[in-house]
Amino acid sequence: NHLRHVESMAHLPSGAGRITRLNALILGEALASEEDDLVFPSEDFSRHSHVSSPHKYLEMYRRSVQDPAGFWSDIASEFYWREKWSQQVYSENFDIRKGKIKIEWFKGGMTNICYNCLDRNIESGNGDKIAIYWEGNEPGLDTSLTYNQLLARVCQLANYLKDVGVRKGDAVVIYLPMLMELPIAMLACARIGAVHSVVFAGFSAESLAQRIIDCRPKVVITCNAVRRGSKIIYLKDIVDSALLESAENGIVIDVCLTWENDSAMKKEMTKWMKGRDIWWQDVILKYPVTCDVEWVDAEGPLFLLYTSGSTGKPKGVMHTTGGYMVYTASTFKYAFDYKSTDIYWCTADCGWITGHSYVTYGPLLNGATVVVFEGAPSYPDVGRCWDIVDKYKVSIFYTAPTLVRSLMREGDEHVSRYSRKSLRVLGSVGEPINPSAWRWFFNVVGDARCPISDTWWQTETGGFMITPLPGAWPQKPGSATFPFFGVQPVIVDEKGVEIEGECSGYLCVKGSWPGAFRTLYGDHRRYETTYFSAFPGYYFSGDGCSRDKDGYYWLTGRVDDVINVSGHRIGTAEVESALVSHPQCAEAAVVGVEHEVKGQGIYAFVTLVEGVPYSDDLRKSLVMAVRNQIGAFAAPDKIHWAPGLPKTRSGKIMRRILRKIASRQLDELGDTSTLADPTVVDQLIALADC
Ligand code: 6R9
Repeated sequence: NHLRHVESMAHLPSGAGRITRLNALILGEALASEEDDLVFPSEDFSRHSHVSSPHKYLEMYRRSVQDPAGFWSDIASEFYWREKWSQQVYSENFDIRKGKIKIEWFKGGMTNICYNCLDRNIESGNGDKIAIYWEGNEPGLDTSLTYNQLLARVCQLANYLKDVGVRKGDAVVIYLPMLMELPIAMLACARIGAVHSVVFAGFSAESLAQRIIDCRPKVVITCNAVRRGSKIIYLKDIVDSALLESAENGIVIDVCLTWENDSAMKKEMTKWMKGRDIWWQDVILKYPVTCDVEWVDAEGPLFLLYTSGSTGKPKGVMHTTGGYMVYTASTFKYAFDYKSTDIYWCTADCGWITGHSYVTYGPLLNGATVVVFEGAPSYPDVGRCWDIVDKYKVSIFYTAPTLVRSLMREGDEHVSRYSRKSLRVLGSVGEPINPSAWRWFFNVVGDARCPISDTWWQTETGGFMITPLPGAWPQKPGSATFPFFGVQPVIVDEKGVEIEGECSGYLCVKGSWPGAFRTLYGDHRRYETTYFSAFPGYYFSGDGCSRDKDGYYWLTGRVDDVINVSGHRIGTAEVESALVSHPQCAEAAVVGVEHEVKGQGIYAFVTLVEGVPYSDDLRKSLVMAVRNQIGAFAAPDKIHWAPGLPKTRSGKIMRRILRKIASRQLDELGDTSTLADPTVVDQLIALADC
């Protein structure tokens, strides 16, 4: 069955025929697609890459799905395990019809991911290698840590956390910008078996409080303020109000460890709650630079990361230790063709999954040198990224399409005045990359020399699922190409029936992979209903997808009520609930619209409380309500005043019509006769630009 799937993956004749076909592609011979669509790696690149041909990929892929136990055990054996895993390697129930959904990998094994990131690499002689280059917001403000130094700093914090009572299994909330202290804090938690929950430092006090209330941490770690571009953000104030709100809800935090980020704000200026608030710099240096490792079960929790869904409150995605470790390490190695001489920079923030798997764990597990950048990519000017690339000789650069598009608008001269000759591999994540942005990234940034790994994956998947392996096969701009080892994507129709060959539908995954999330914190039912019930027998990703005649996968965006703004997942329900919390807003309906730079923008229809007039001030305060409840990144781009919303006779809002109005596709409104009051549509159109 697995084998059949491998064959159908590329929708090419089975067995040798298929391999020959892919080889033919590499050689530029007869092609099914327009030759223009294919971008080939150079022969030299392929020759030196980990996976140098479709043939080699197929061999490895085949083994990974026919013998997952053997395939993943071999990779897992490269890491240190205090106790080896049991014979079985993995067990899963992926089918809701057969009972509870359950995924386990390397059960019985005991390990520690911090040990594998740091101590193991130091023992193999890399103690003096740079682990982190840190580049501050202001050019010229920088520092670095070797693996030895990083370990020492992690141990000091780990010792402190133990001292204030953090034990294996306890949660720690981290609300920090991209300081080195952020990965340090994550690793310190992992070292002592504590479960970190990083909250992106762009989230508002309310969102932070919501997460604190949900996971009840022993300690909250933050800093007083941060500079981003020319702005200063006072994080400690936000934490203060979040802690106030959580205390009102019965969750009292005893320790708020605060880094003094003195380039942004001095200690003396920071509001302080004696007893609860502790300056990091005051206490940590007193602790020893070594700290025993807490060995944890492979299935022991590593972290929680909250993410938006189509309904209700954010979901606490739970990842465990062993499988996540093996999966992030191997995906990093293969998808970026990582070599020990590479300098790697990922522009993502550790507040998102990309920063967990591919700023912190994946690269450090491989002993890589990672650039961590505090600032904004357009500060002090739009050449900053390439300045950083040249400064550190970055060879692998991983970013989001939204950044590519925003820099593309500024013109090529801001790129071409930098050398960039250190670049070898480029990467893209967060949303589909449109072919024109892909080509610009490839031709202008990478001088037509560097393959682009367009990696499709999710908070839930832990690591890459569909991704190019640079050097292995030709790319098509805008396609994430083929599945990673062990991943069996399937495309299903509305009825959940698997469709073969060239098709489009809903993207699901058959069978587990080591990096899969194991549950939603405190709500296993929601885990099962959200991801495993729509199409029984499969994991449902929430994404639409098509597969072309050559078997390449093309992601087409979310099919649920999740909007992807600059690669950030935002639930329409969350924005709606923030809007209706405004005393003058009666009802809200939020849809995504195409946005030139952000991918999608947020478009909100609002009806007001009877008698309230619409005004520009009211519009501003509605936007403010969303900023305050979620964060600035979720602020609607457009508020559309709606005296009434198009509803069916049973009262359901017809979002299909709202989407068309929002994107001004007025001749595609479709049938509006089933609406309770069809005249609201004309009213809405008339008010579109007011
Ligand atoms: C890693 C990350 C997941 C959603 C996912 C999809 C979109 C991510 C993509 C992509 C097309 C890619 N997405 N990478 N779509 N091509 N290369 O972004 O995780 O924040 O959980 O978002 O992002 O829609 O479902 P997360």
